[in-house]
Amino acid sequence: MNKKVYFAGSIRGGRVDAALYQKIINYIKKRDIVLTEHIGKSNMSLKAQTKEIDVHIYERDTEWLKSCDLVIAECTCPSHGVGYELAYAEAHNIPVYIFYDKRKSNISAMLNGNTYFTIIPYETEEDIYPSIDKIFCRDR
Ligand code: 6IA
Repeated sequence: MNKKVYFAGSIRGGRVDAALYQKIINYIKKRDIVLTEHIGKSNMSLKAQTKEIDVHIYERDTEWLKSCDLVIAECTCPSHGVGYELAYAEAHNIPVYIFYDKRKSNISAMLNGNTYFTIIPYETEEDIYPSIDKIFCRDR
């Protein structure tokens, strides 16, 4: 059955990896459902929003988190929001898979040191897709 995936990636933390998020989302979407497709959009605004808009985003995202089957996060670019989402998913017993490019960044000890999380360091983008297949037990 199709799984519901919450894909987490940096927004206000910085958009340097937005194109990669989009590729990962497209790959997951070939067979499963991504609740957070907007994370990969290149036109996503980084500007501060009104408090009301942010409350709406928080409430919608935490509802999606509670309803998903698993979280996949790309954590090369550090983000407060993604860190929060990962802890939120753990508190709700949702499986969490964290990707990061080990050539470009050092993952936080608060993620790497938490044995609840599955941490997947990679060196090239091509390494990411077989790991995703493994998570979903997909045949290539
Ligand atoms: O601290 P960050 O902004 O980098 O946090 C990124 C994470 O928080 C993502 O994984 C999202 O799930 C969530 N998030 C943060 N901002 C938004 C957002 N803003 N929309 C949806 N999810 C968000 C849209 C602003 C819009 C009015 C243009």
